[in-house]
Amino acid sequence: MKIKIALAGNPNSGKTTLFNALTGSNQFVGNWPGVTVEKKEGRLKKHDNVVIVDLPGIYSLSPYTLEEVVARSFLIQERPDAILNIVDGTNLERNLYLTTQLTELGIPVVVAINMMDVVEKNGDKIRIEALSEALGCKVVEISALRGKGVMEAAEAAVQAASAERTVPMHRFSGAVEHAIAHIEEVAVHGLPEEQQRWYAIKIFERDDKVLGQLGLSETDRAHIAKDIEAAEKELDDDAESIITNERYVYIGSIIHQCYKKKSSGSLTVS
Ligand code: BGO
Repeated sequence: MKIKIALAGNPNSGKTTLFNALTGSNQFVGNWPGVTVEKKEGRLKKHDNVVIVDLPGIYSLSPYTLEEVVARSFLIQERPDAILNIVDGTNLERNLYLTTQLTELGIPVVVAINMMDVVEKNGDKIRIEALSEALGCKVVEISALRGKGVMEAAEAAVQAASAERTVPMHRFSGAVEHAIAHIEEVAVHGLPEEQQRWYAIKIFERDDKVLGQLGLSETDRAHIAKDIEAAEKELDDDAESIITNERYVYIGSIIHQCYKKKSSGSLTVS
């Protein structure tokens, strides 16, 4: 049976370097359907049954750029067996924004912290176990440039593909979770359980593409609109900003627990 692993990460995180290290010359280049964004796939070295799909470099799973649309359509429609999320270890805070969204998809995720050669040279420390616990998925350290830990990272993703799905650890504030629970009940209970949370969060954000895809009735839309407005009123902000801000607060707390900068001498935000 073929195992499909999606390689996802921010631009400049080292994704191309990792993809080349994992697949060597076994690459096929084409275009994503209907767009001129390059699509690269390759067979994982020494694993004939594993295909790595290189997603465009993205910062988020919002529907605002062509790259984001391509990447998230692939993730939610094709549903790869696992996601290998490459994260720039020298830029954890920015990179984890995408990670928090990937872990909500109901697809097994393995996080590969890249640029560890630079992190170590700087004398900074990342508490891998604590990070793994905070994110709810396996975390490994790599240096794509040096080829260090790369096969282990891919093999961890292959393992994750046949294991339990990643369950996101993050909970939004009470008002948001209340709305999400209602949305799940009204609008997404027909979807597979592991997909419900991601869809409900996107509906809360009033994501047009998801709303269009689900084809909800007017009555359901009206119900949902009331839930969203109640949370917006309570938190005095618009739904999309609430989600973004709460993600950054969560990431801030993860950085505080898991990242230690040499110069500061104490656990701190980078
Ligand atoms: C240049 N460690 C270090 N130190 N650098 C790495 C690592 C690593 O583990 N992994 C990747 N890089 P991409 P995206 C460059 O190209 O794979 C470097 O966008 C340069 N180029 O070598 O392209 C990698 O696909 C001139 O650096 O990332 C590359 O995700 C001077 O990170 C950059 C310095 O990697 C981005 C670097 C002409």
